[in-house]
Amino acid sequence: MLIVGAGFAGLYQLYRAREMGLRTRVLEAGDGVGGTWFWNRYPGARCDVESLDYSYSFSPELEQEWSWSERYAPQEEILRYINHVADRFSLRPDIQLNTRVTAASFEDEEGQWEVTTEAGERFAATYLVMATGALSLPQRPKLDGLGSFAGAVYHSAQWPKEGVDFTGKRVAVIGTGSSGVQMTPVIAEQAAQLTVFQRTANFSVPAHNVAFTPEALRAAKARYPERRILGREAITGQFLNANTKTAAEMTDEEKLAELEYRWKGAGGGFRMLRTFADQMSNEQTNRMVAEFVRAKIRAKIKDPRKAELLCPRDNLPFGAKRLSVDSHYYETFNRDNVDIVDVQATPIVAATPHGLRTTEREYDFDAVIFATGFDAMTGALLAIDIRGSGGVPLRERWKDGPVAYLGLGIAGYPNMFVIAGPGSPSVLSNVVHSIETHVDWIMRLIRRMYADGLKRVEATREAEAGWVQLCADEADKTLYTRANSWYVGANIPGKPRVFMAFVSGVPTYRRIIERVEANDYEGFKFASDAQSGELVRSSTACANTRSGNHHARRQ
Ligand code: N01
Repeated sequence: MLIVGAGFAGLYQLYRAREMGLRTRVLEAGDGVGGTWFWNRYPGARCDVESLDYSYSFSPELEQEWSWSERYAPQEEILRYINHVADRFSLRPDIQLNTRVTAASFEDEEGQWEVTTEAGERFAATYLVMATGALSLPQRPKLDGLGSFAGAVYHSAQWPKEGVDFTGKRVAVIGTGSSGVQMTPVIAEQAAQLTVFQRTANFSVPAHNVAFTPEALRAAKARYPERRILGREAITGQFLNANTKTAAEMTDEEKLAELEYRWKGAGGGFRMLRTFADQMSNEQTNRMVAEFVRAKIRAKIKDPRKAELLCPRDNLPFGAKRLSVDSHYYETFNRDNVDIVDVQATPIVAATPHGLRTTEREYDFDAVIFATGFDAMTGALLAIDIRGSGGVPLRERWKDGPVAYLGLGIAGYPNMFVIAGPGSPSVLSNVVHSIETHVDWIMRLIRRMYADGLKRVEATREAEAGWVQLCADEADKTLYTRANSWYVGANIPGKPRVFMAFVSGVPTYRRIIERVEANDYEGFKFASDAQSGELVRSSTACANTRSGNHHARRQ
């Protein structure tokens, strides 16, 4: 098995594949493990899912021996954790760093994947697992004149390892997604002047981050099994104490009390997304939540001009763009050395030798930071020239948007799996939980293939099309599709507008993939030799044989 990427997904896949006895290698572009947490080292970077949840659950010993310092661990601590995992489970000998995969093609004659790296190395593998991450291909808008800018230029996701000292500097931050929101308060404390260039005001909710006391951590660890069960059964794969009532089922006093309870933290920012059961499907309910949050934002910012700019417009449903979770973001704009520029009203036209020029004026800067996000969900996969059976390029198959069965297998791409790919809960979930779910499921499938003497598996076109349609139908029932977010590819010029995640939640998704498994992997077809692709078992055959012999039956 060849695994691309050594983040949370790649490491766990390696652990499980090796446990089964597969000869396995991980290829990783970076010079260290950690994926997202290796690259995103900008000031203030930390997880916005609670670290007790955003961590592996496969090893109770690991859960007990690792101690998180804060509710939301900072980037360097998460990176330390991932490195600890790599050492504790002796994963490093099978990880090849500094190795960027550029191409992967399924060779029909050999019935195996051939993978090529930037340095020209070639690898052959029976199974190919893409653990490339949903948010790993940084996007930086083209800016005329950037080459002439005399200052320093950074991207949040390509941050220098040695860090950057902004003391006394004039700094521009372009972008107000989670990365911009996290770095702004920290840079503001160092910089002489910080100017935030905002194109769209997004909703951010307070993290209420706290350091763990030894007692609190001990108590939390003592309840770890229970915590994991609650997480598995929660829509996002982390327990957010969701309100099961719709707004219509509550009185005005109850609604306000629920909103206040969630805003005050009660365990973390994302709980605000679960204030009412219908807030992502009922416009009126959503507007009520949005109004409540806007009032809270206004109350934090003294300057009415800044407050209005920072308040999301009412055409953006609350939570339809990925919510940010912050520590003193809005309050930072009360500082004299921090200002905000509305890029919608006065777009940035070009960089100059001294800074940036908008349609209104010129600004002088010592540093410009792009916090402009990623080509999400599909970017890292399509950056690799992946070709399936018959040489079909994935770039071609996905030209109208990603298609994948269950978000993990693609018709025409035998023995290839995507971890937390498009069409799975992935970015709408506690992704570590989603990663573990996918890897465990894939390993059960591979074990089953060994047991049945099967060498080749791939999703059927029909199952794939059905799944893509289901994902689109489910998304259309929600307000998610209303926003110009990276969920729909709107941040990348020319990217097809498709809602790319499975929206109906982690427990529903898990039950579906478990049912597929119980039904002899309906929607997948198998072959007993990897070359020919001759069908020996399909969902139809399974349906016929389910009650008795579930072994392969030639058709
Ligand atoms: O990127 P984003 P991010 N001119 O795409 C703006 C995860 N994450 O790196 O909204 C001017 O959200 C763009 O404007 P608009 C999390 O899932 C997690 O911040 O497109 N502005 C937007 O404001 C998150 O959602 C953590 O109009 C331009 C910003 O840049 C995801 O990663 C921390 C522009 C990009 O925001 C991505 O977050 C950080 C242009 N040409 C990230 N192009 C955790 O805490 C783009 N923008 C775990």
